[in-house]
Amino acid sequence: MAFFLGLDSSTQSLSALVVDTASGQVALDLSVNFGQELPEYDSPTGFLSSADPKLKHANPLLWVAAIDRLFEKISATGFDLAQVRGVSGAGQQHGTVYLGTPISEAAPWSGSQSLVEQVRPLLSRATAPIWMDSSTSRECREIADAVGGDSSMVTLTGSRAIERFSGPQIRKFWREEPAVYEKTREITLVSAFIASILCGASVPIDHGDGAGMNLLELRTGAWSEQLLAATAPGLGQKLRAPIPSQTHVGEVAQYFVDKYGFGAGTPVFAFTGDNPSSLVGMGATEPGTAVISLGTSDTVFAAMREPRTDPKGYGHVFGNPAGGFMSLICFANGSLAREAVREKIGFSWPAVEHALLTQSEPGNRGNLMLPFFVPEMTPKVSEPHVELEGGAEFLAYRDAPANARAVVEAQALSMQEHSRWIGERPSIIRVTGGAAKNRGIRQILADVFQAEIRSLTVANSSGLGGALRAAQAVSGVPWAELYARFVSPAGAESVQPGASTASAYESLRSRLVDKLSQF
Ligand code: XUL
Repeated sequence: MAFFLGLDSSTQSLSALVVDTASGQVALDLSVNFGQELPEYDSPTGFLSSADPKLKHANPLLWVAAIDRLFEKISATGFDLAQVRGVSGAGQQHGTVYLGTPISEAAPWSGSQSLVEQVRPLLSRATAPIWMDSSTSRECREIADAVGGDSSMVTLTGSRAIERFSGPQIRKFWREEPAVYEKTREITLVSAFIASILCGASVPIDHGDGAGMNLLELRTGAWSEQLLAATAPGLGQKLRAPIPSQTHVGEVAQYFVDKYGFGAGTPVFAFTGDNPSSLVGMGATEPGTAVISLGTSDTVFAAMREPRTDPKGYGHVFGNPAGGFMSLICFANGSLAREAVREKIGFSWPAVEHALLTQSEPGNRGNLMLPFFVPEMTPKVSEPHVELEGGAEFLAYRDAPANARAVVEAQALSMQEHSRWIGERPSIIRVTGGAAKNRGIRQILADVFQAEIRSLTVANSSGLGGALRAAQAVSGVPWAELYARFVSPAGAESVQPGASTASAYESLRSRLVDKLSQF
């Protein structure tokens, strides 16, 4: 047996996946839901409420509390963590944690106190802006202007200056709280923060997640001096040099050995962003297979032959943990928008699935929705904006099947439109995330993209990516071989595009593209 642990600190939960790479079995799959299991942090969906809808911050101590809670839950199952031969993991991307005392300078974690009590005094800032924050338009402008505009930003970093990315968030913090910024000695991402807690030492940011900061130079894989200077004074001293994703970064701290039974010296490998980790967990580290992840946010991503960039500036280029690069396009109106429509029509999810498969048809008889229930990043829509075009019943949300179809078709068409810059037409798309369970949604993706849609048996692709990265780093087994142990052809449920659906979207697509181009 060869057990490897992958952790995933996402927006709403922290999860652990242990895989046995010898048998291709998942040995343990557990998570801590922040809202339900740690209600004392007042974060029902993982972040703190705020009067300003653009401001989205989380309490980093919530993530720390979840670590103790997760390992307590694992111990309660009787699973012996001493069997784990390596650990890696992932975090929601872009969120930044601010420390007055770097974790490497803190006393070793003591078993007589909780992790929260020990980490609290190390933080210089009580909250961490997360990827849902869109309050930094001014800073984006300032940073882009300082380096010669949007296209220079894209060439340098693979992305425009983006509201949710870390550099603009750091600049805003420096502008609003210069004295606290000054006292901050280390700034890190959620992924590297969780890895640092696990090792009891400061773990650097990896290339996969680091590329989502508006600070990393794609060409060199180092922080850009120009961007550090454009972002905030002295920033270079607060960031450790970025590292390749497969770097061995330390061992599980003695605290976890004593308290939860890890073997002494269990190796830890760099953590990365949840999307780069999913690229591995979805078996898509080589170009040709795209991934659609349907979660709080929807993302479309794929490994890239060469680092192409999006001339419109919506798409991003991140590091591929297996080497090279990956493309990523992120949509804020993912499950939030699907859920909003489901509530409006008063359907259960099984009823939505039935409606998509049997009570509505590709192209939706011309009924169209612009589903921006929350501010959108792709395309940029600052004020939530839902628009309907179609029959009277549809306009009143009384044609439930058409309304259910409209949100999913708009999302799929927008994904397709906004991923054209990648220049590849995938013949296979792997889907993951909660909504991927819905066969109706998978069928719409197949019809819109005219591609085979495959779903996988392991739901937590980011956690699986973490476990497989640890396994690859320890064993040196090639990615494809390792991955093949987890997907039997029978386990990959496939949906083919409908026979006559290619033309069904022509008119809807051109109307939607027209509307999207107005933003
Ligand atoms: C990607 C992004 C989101 C978060 C969600 O750029 O912002 O997908 O990583 O966890």
